[in-house]
Amino acid sequence: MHLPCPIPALSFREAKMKSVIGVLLIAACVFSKDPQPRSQDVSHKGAAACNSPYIPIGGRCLIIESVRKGTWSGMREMCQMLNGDLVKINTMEIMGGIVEHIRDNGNKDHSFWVGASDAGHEGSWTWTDGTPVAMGAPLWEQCTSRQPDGGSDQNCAMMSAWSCLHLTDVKCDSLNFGICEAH
Ligand SMILES: [Ca+2]
Repeated sequence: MHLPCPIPALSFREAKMKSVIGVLLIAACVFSKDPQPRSQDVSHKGAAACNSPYIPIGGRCLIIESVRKGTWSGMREMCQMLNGDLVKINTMEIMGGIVEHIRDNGNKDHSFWVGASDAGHEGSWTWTDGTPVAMGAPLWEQCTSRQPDGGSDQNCAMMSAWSCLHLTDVKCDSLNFGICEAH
């Protein structure tokens, strides 16, 4: 139920003299009766404010390095020099954001180091902050092979070009691109 909108009572002469004011008042009244949604900056909802060269992806601040390759440790050192570390993929949002960004930038044929390793604790995969890595689908490749499958010979994880960017374990000294996440 709308309350009646008070229209200013104006004589013809007053209305003529104050037509501009009247129009403005009526316009204001119309908008007050049928308010438009306040504009909201939804385009950045949930997005992090990132310091260059990090960019917001999946609600975090990431660098998807697709020019330089390195070993797992080498790419980790690069991330640390940029006040970050290799990315931790612990939500669907961050995984989906990375996959979409890589696809949209034409880099889906690249493989990227992430911050998961079982070096020194075979079979117990952890992120660089020590928290456990979720195993199985959807993070790890589970279709054409069941990753990780490299045993003590393969102790570092990458988003693999040959498995649609699902994780696979590979030798830590192989050369790949990498994904950094800001601290
Ligand atoms: Ca291993």
